[in-house]
Amino acid sequence: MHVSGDPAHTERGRTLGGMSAASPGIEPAAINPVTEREKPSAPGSKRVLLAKPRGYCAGVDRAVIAVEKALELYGPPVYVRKEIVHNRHVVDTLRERGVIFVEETSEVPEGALVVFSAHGVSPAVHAEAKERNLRTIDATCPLVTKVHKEVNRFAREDYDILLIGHEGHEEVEGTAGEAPEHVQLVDTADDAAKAHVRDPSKVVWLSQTTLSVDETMERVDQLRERFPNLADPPSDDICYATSNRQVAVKAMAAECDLVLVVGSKNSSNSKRLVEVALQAGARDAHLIDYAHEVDEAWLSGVDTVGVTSGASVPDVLVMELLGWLAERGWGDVEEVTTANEKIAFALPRELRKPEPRS
Ligand code: 0O3
Ligand code: SF4
Repeated sequence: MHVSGDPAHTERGRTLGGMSAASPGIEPAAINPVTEREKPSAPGSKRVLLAKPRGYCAGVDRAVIAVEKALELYGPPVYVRKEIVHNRHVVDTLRERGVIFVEETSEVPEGALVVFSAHGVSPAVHAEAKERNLRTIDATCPLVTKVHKEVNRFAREDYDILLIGHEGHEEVEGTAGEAPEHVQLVDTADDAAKAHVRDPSKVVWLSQTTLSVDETMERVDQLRERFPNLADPPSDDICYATSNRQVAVKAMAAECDLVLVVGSKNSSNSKRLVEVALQAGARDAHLIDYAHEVDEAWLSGVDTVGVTSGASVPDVLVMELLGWLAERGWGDVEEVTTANEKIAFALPRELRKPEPRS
């Protein structure tokens, strides 16, 4: 894991229902299992349980800063292949500041600057960018790069690689693209039942970084029944941020009549938080980009509202939601902490020694 020597991270203040309206800064990260209740409030009265950790992970923070730095150093337009992270607010804000989001590098003018998103790209995308003389900044999260390296290693050793992940998601496209001839995508239970390997003693499972931990283990159990010698990834592919956010929402879900997850519809890790909340006992759960998307009917008969957010969500959006809830009587906010995260990643190397702007 690539961790910068001097992790820049912010500790949040505690001014609004236990949390400051701090700007979307670096979300610290590290696993330190604790369950802390800030000020247990009486169930049966209107209250909000606020999950911690939530929001920005170290990889998202790095990617967003990389685009901001590119804008600052080189000026607009800066091209970004795909959404830098899967969050509508982040993408819209960067677009307003001069970023042009494209689907493919073929849409970027020859010689221009393009940033690769946090979800990673395949070697074919790097090659195409080189062919077109594009200047590139690779904002792939180091924890996604780690999975790419695992694919390469197992492919070199001639393993069949069963990559558990969601079909069509950019991350699995990039990861599988490292060694397409060795990788099979396993998304559904049906895929696991149908996977075919050449030598059952030489098969490994790897995964997308933003999956449901429980669902992934079900898929692994299913695969292991078919392939008893199935090898595990050398280290967890589902990253610390994904699993920490799921642990945090699980810790409070059973107490919640409603869980509101701030995150975008195309954000895998945010969608998983809604599912995990429901599986862990929340009576209802919804994914919203903005506070104004809350349907007031969801609040009918509700005492306890759980609030959390995906790894690509700036905390300012959560603060707006807390403000919106406070205006409607849910002003009592208790933070439920299950881990304190303290990781930050160094910026992409292309930005560590930037060329002066011409
Ligand atoms: O992978 P996911 O759809 O959850 O992406 P987000 O919402 O942008 O979150 C950041 C995760 C990431 C960049 C890859 O792990
Ligand atoms: Fe990296 Fe995990 Fe964040 Fe994805 S969710 S960007 S793998 S830290």
